[in-house]
Amino acid sequence: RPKEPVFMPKGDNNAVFDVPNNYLPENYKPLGMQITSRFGESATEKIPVTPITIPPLGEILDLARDENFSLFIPKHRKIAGRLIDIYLGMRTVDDLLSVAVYTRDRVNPYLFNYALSVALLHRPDTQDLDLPSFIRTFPDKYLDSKVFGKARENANIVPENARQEPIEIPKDYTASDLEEEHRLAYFREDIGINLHHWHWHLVYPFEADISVVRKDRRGELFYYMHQQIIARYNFERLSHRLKRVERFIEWRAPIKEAYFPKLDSLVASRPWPARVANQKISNLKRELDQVKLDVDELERWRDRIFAAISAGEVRGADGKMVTLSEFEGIDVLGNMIESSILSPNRAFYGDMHNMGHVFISYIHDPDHRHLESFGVMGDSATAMRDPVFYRWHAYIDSIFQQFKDTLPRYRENQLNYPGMTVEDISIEGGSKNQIQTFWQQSDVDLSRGMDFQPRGAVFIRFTHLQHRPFTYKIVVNNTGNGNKMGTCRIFLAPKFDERGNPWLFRDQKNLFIEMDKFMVSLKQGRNTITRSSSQSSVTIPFERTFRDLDANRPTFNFCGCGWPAHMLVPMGNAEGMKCQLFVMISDYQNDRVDQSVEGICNDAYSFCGIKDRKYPDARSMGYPFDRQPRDGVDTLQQFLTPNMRVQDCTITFSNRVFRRDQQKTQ
Ligand code: CUO
Repeated sequence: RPKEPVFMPKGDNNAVFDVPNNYLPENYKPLGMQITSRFGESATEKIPVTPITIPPLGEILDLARDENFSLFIPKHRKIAGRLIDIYLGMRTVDDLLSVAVYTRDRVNPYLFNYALSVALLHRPDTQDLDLPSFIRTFPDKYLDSKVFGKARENANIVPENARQEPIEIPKDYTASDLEEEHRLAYFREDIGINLHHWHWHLVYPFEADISVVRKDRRGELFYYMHQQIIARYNFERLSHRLKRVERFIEWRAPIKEAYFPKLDSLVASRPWPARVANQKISNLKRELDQVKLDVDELERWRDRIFAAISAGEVRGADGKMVTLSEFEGIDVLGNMIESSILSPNRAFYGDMHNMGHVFISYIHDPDHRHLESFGVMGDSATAMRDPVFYRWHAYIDSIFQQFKDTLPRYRENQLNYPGMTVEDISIEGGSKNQIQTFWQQSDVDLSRGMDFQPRGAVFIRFTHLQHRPFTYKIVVNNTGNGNKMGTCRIFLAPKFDERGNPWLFRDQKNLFIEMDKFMVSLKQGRNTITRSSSQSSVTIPFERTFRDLDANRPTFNFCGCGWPAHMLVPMGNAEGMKCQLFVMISDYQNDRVDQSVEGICNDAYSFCGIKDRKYPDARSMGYPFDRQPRDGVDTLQQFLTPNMRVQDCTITFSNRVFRRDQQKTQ
């Protein structure tokens, strides 16, 4: 259980809440003041909590405090929705504080954290409140469980104020090289990637009050963000000479990939269940979770979804047919397949993607006879660790691609920017057109998530992929009259397929990973654009992923959404993996969304959008690679119009480990 209140006054780590006696849980009430003073030993400030009439919690308390919590389980979602509504419904911040303090010691801790985070993110009066990074509250969802035993041991031995040596997490701890899939563990188990995924689903909940769920193009972003995860995963796989991930399409067949997470839930005091090789999903009948669903039903939903795509229309809840249009169709499908409450007809098209997570996460105990909880696929904070996540999402993506394949091809005039020629592009900052990758070790303080004394810092040291910073240099000739605005779109893809052959455009388009996207002003004549890799519209800096409460930086939860900067570039390989850098300058007149995007945390919008704003690019997400090419185009070269350019480059990996403070990194 986290020892600190999650809800903290800004910048103050030495405050405790002065909890009214009748707020204490029943078993602590007899102790009264003794409890408050115990936790307030080192506090310099007591924050008063006004007693208010607490709304009835009802079924929210059905989820015990020591159970695991999953948003994918319909019953859990429902009670999370209730709790979010209670938090959103509080009139003032003081009332919210009171009800948060009251519920914190009563409701399930994961549920409490999730619901309060969503509420703080969406209440207009809580936009400047700090939330600790999720890894600091629940480190057990991200780290080898051995860490906690060591931390406890250190806490007993090392004096409180002595700086402890960080506890090192080995780079390989979940499997050995006997398992081919283990080559991708550094990606799947990357802490920053898993934090991004948890944050994304926090920012885009699929069930809560409609005002919270309804966000501009959320269904399309569900498709695009996960499509990019699969593209990135495939890029990493090709770096290791592994074939692209196989879709999980035969639901009745054994799943050959095994996964042993080696995580222990500190809340549930249980290890997360593992999956041995070759297990099959089966009908679910788990009364406690109120999950009762047959694989047949999942298949019926699938068939209806495919029928809708081939008909080009979906049946709304009122029985009326709704066309899947060229631009908005993908948004409708995203909400329908995920599904969110914005689905046009949840009763008919079901809840396919979410329940797929549930089927897989209960594969080891589908009828609850062993009283086991769900596996990592059941939680957005942990799902990306498991190889089967990518198989499931590759399948989900193939449905979206099936729809995209039905759309009109982009004509040359929808791609070209007349008068604009990209004359040269390159990667600078080391050897020209070469990106270097290597291992880096970084430290993070986890003490907030530890519930034992003494309360010193608890640093862990983990190893992650990193790349040397680089810049793109882009030369654009504007032969038109006067200044023009453009959007610069930068993508990267492997140059060869698994057989070592050059790609056909129709396949390579799905492997392009977005690296950056930004607006440019182009004067008449020749322009040289330089842009640093650290400015990417896809990523957030390391400090934001692991943001530190002690630093006086304005942060809020939305800011935690963004691909981690250290994972911007795929690993490549020692020989230098051959890639293709693609740059396009599109006509800003067709891209623009008129709105102000001033403010904080608007820098990772490619995957996360901008808080309370429209998605800041009017084009279909993934443009220009989101559709099949026009007739006569077989290769990337044939696809190019003068405002695009391709440059061969390499990603060279060095199997050396550098500390974050060593010079090579910055
Ligand atoms: Cu992000 Cu399946 O949606 O995990």
